[in-house]
Amino acid sequence: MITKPIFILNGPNLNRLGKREPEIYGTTTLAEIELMCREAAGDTPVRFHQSNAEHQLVDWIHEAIDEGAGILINPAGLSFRSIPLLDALKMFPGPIIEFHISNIHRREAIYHRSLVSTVATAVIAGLGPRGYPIAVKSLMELIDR
Ligand code: DHK
Repeated sequence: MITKPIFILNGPNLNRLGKREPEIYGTTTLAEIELMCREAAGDTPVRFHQSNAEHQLVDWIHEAIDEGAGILINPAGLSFRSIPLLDALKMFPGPIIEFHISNIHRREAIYHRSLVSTVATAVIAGLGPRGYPIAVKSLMELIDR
């Protein structure tokens, strides 16, 4: 039984899911993704957030450091350039799953080298929006280990 919350954090532009480049990200909205995540988490508390602001994501990671069991993060475009996000994640003592809806390694080269991957416990990329609940279940298994 996981009593501390899992933090599901989403970075810039993910608030536009549903309309944003549907050929890449599908048509599922972030609100629908949140519902799928909460269902997958069962009784485990979930803190589900999205922000276009790097500092807000850093603040949520600090909250997770103080009270979270695990982090599932789609850093979006911040994956590739954000030292502050990386530095915050380095402080987190629990498991971290980096998640991308698309397979970033099959896209333009700018998406191929994620800084977050250097600190993540695991990386899931390319499963589409329905990968989120799979990632939640995987995170819970990592926490139970
Ligand atoms: C989402 C983004 O916004 C992009 O910047 C990443 C990621 C890919 C995704 O597939 O969820 O490169």
